[in-house]
Amino acid sequence: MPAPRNINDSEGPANDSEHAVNDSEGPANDSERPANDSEGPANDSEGPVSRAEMRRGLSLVVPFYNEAELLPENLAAIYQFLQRAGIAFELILANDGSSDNGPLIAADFAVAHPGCVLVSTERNTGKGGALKLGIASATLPLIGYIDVDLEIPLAHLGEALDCLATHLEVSLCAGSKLQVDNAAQRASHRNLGSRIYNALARGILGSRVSDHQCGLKVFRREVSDAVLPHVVEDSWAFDTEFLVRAQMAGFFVREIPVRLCPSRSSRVPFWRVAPKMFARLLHLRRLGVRVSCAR
Ligand SMILES: Nc1nc2c(ncn2[C@@H]2O[C@H](COP(=O)(O)OP(=O)(O)OP(=O)(O)O)[C@@H](O)[C@H]2O)c(=O)[nH]1
Ligand SMILES: [Mg+2]
Repeated sequence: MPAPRNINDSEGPANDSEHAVNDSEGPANDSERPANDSEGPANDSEGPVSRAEMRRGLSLVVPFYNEAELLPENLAAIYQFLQRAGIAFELILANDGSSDNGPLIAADFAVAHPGCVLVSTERNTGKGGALKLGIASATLPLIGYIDVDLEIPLAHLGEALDCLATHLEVSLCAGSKLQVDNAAQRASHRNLGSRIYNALARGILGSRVSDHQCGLKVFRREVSDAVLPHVVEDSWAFDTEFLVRAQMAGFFVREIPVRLCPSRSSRVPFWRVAPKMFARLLHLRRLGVRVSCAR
């Protein structure tokens, strides 16, 4: 387990000079940064470091599994958002062993869009497996991920980036579906299940966040460098383990409220997944994954 770290370490990553993939060429947007890149937001008084870090860029991982239908439109939306965000970026499409046409669509998209790469697991591992591979492939100082169904609107990704730019003490910004009323957006059994699961995660793993399973997280590279090598979960519980291990390592986690905008009915077989998720909490506890109260 990594030792607790200085959460205010806002220096760039150790391997900054090794950023090879797109750094010299930069994605297409690099030369067409929007005006806000030089103007600076109201929070510029927080210091130039975070803004410099923002300029050095974001690796955004988008996991997908059998999503051929929504890939063309949603990848275009994500790419356009990144171009307009005024930061250097790379977009990492993490195929989780899809058996549909999705990998071909994603491969074509990557070829046609500078700064976009496709990585694939050999077989379907679960969302966590795809995220592990994607995060391990990331080369830029900020790393994030968002679900490809865009149930979490991209505006919240912008808010997470703002949060990290504004608050140097924050190492990881996580979306929370439970900090706003999303009752109308989700089936009641999923809302209730989510609340119970997160209460158990707090009780069993000592975590302090409201929502462990939101498909939006953005963090500084130092977090994944310290945490990812220890993460065992490949399934849906990856999110929980990653968040809890980040807290164990002393990183400051901040949540932002996320208003869901579902565009399709749920693909998650809730009654099959829920008991497994609770079992994973106990498994993680047995492995010693628990935030100590004594910090
Ligand atoms: N369902 C599923 N999604 C995966 C898997 N691996 C990666 N993903 C991706 O993980 C993200 C979240 O999946 P969703 O099916 O939207 O899960 P969710 O948001 O928790 O639940 P619903 O939106 O209600 O279905 C999407 O980008 C998926 O394509 C997998 O093995 N199964
Ligand atoms: Mg979803």
